[in-house]
Amino acid sequence: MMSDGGWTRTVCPYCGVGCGVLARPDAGGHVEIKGDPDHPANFGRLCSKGAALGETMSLDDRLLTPSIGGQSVSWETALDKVAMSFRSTIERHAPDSVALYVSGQILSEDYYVANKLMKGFIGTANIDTNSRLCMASSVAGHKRAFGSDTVPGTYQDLELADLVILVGSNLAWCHPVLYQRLVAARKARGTKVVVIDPRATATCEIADLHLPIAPGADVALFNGLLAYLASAGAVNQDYVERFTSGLGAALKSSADLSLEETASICGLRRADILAFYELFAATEKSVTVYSQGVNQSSAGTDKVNAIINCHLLTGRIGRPGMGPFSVTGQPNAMGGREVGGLANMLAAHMELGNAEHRRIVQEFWGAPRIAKAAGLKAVDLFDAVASGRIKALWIMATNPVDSLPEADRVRKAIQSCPFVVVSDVTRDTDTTALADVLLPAAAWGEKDGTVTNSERRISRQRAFIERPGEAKPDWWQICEVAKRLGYADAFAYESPHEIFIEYAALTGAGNDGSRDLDLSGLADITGEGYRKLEPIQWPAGHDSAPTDSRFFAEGGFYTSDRRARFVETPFRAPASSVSATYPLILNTGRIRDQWHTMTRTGKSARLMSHMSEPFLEIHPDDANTLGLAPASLCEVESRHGKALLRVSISPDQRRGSVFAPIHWTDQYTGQARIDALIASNTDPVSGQPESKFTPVAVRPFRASWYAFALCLHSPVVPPGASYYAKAPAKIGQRFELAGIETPADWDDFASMLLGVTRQRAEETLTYRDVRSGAFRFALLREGRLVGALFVGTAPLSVSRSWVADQLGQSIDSGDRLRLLAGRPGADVPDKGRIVCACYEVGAKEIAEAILKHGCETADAVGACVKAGTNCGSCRSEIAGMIELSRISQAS
Ligand SMILES: Nc1nc2c(c(=O)[nH]1)N[C@H]1C(S)=C(S)[C@@H](COP(=O)(O)OP(=O)(O)OC[C@H]3O[C@@H](n4cnc5c(=O)[nH]c(N)nc54)[C@H](O)[C@@H]3O)O[C@H]1N2
Ligand SMILES: Nc1nc2c(c(=O)[nH]1)N[C@H]1C(S)=C(S)[C@@H](COP(=O)(O)OP(=O)(O)OC[C@H]3O[C@@H](n4cnc5c(=O)[nH]c(N)nc54)[C@H](O)[C@@H]3O)O[C@H]1N2
Ligand code: SF4
Ligand SMILES: [Mo]
Repeated sequence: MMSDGGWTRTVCPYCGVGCGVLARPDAGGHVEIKGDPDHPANFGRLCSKGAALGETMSLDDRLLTPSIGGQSVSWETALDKVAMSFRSTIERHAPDSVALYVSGQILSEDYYVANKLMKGFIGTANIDTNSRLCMASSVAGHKRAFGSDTVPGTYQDLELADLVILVGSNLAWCHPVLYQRLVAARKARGTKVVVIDPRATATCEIADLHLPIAPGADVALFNGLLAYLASAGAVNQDYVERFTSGLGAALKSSADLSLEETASICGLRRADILAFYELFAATEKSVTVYSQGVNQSSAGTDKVNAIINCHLLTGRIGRPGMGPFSVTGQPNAMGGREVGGLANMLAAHMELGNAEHRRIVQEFWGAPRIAKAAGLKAVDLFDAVASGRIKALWIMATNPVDSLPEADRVRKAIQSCPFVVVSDVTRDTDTTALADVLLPAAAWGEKDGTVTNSERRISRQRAFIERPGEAKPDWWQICEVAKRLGYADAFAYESPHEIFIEYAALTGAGNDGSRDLDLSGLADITGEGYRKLEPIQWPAGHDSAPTDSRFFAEGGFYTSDRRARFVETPFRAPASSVSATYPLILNTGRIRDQWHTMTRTGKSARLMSHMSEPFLEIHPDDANTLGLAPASLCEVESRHGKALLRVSISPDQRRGSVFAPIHWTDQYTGQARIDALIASNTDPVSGQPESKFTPVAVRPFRASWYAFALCLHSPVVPPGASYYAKAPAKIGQRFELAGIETPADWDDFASMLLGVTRQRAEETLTYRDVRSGAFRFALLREGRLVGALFVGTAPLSVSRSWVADQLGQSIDSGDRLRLLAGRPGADVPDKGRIVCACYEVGAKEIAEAILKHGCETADAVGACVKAGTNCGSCRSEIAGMIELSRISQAS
């Protein structure tokens, strides 16, 4: 079934789990979404973000026409301009003066042609990708150990394992469907779960053991494990002797630290460390899943190898229920690696540094030249933009003004670049604002191609709606520029299918089993075959048996002698350290319902209702010391920048560490681009930035007023508000505001904010308490609420979800007082903050299910109020609430 009953089979554009999605547009322009029961990643499940895809497809913020300098132009004119500027820059300053910065969110076909143009035809390796910020350390670690960037295992391994160790992975929020698969397996077979993360995250709901490790200390912990396994007789001698080399040196260096020293570096109790080591030693079927707590570190590659060392030592790799498992972030992080999107790779898992590989690729492409040395990695690439070495830059499907470290410097660098092209689907982002030429890209649902998920499974993204305006797919944009640069023959593709079969053929060229990535079995699929392509895991060569879905159980590594390498990983502390001026460690990451810079998830009121403001999570003791009150505001400052965030006090934080989400941009708030604070220290091998460890100072922000506002239209933030955060309501917008200087006249402030026109059909309601500083204002048009403002001198406790639901409703006279009070009456339940985004169940409703109806499990709460019964993403939060009520009842 490709398109059955109007349903199209496609794949989710968010995380690397790569869930199959069924999509069906209706006549009214809405798109129905459900999980694909036949897709082997999710078997019908979707998380809150996937399930809300239909709510993010409106066109109101879409980039729909090409433009130059803000003026709409034809595609011809825009493409001519891009080609001319690139050509003249290359002619004057050599190929290395131009660069492409792409993304794990474009499709393999887009990625393939981008890489072919740069490395084979323009002749520079200055093409890097946001995967540098995401997967580079895993890639480098795989290559050091295996000789290739191979993920050995499959998702099923998480279900077959007896022990799953999650290192620096908040699986419950970041790979929710894979997490649900693990939850189900654990229920069925009692899988033990260990979570290694400085914070107690939602994932800890299923942890038998949580090790709140000191940030950056993972190498010490895993070196200690290697030494322990060796001394406890857990070595798989046969595997080590037949398939590996380098154990002696690795063991010697891992024994550098005593258990006491390891415990002290890790900030953990000896007994907890030993419990973990014993569990690992005793459990043959162990899978170690790792993600950004590992990769995004100045010792990221060493962390990866320290983990892999333990799996090689025990021979637990490539067999059912065993292996190291790097889960990928973006939907096509894997595809990008496969086609060679990183500045230090070639194509089809071939190496830039390998002359034979360069020959194979150049000959296959019929390319006039081939890049000979690695290009600039993301952080260096933007340094080269800043210093003027790179003079023409094309950014595609990523938002570096928000996501790169030292983001203010990156913004300045892009501003100073003589020629900047941005291809995006969204009109207003912090990066599109800096483009000389803007190219409107086809979005999810409008484009065709393939992506590869974390378990090497290739799935088709299929179009199911017409492309709006003049939006065009990314591959087409690249090919049109390539043609204008004189490479018409090599880029004469008519469709993604033609690109795909060329790429599949390249994976087989000169391969003979010498490279892991082999898709040659797909090199002659027809257009129809491509249209119908079922999700398929590689290797998929002509000769690959279907059982080849795991790697390395019997060795066969891709090093010169086919042996895996143990890598020495002496412990190094993070690149920067705390000081009297910057005494806290800033950790950054994701929240459940937002995707990166929010260009898509930020459009859904449902997804925004879970956490609707940028925040800083901090331990109660640290909050106390700093004088931070709950829900107040704080200023966070590093050597590089500042942010203004809402204070969220939580014992889940480690003392001395604070956590802020990465999602908020200048499009949604005043000052919360968190990467403005992050130092651009990178891992020496992978070049990946240390996004999880920046020393900061935190201070209370002494606001003299706080406000909450609702407005049907996008309001103008009046001068005087030092802080604001915007979020969509079901209709209209909601705003949090705060300031130091109290506006002279709140009525004027409200009028400006809410756009009061003083027409006859308009009515205003006002309440003012001079003593307490409270001010309440509502604007009605023809009896319906079109705007409201609540002001106080302390953080406000109005019922936001209830008030937001009143927007656009007619408010009869009896309800006006309640409205100004910002609370429903006793007869109307107040949901509180939304916890379950699918069924919009609030914290207060869940609390009632627990306290009044005696629900003792997440299942019971689900049966009572439906929360958590659809995608399950909020189940860990519900379990946390149950746990909290137990503790408070006991004390
Ligand atoms: N909801 C949602 N899901 C997403 C995304 C999203 O934007 N939103 N993005 C996708 C992408 S691109 C990616 S890369 C993945 C990322 O997925 P994850 O890596 O799971 O997510 P993060 O929140 O970045 O970080 C994971 C954890 O690392 C911990 N950590 C920090 N420092 C250390 C350390 O030194 N050691 C250890 N062991 N842990 C540490 C953090 O406390 C955090 O809980 O998520 C994907 N899924
Ligand atoms: N401090 C800190 N910084 C981080 C991280 C962290 O944990 N901490 N994580 C890092 C990681 S792992 C990642 S992956 C990055 C993510 O950071 P980014 O890649 O910068 O974030 P996105 O919001 O995903 O940007 C994607 C852009 O592409 C656009 N887009 C969507 N679909 C298409 C398409 O089909 N074609 C085109 N041309 N455009 C499209 C979107 O509108 C959006 O503007 O952030 C990194 N930065
Ligand atoms: S887990 Fe959620 S975000 Fe990830 S692919 Fe599946 S539905 Fe999409
Ligand atoms: Mo990522």
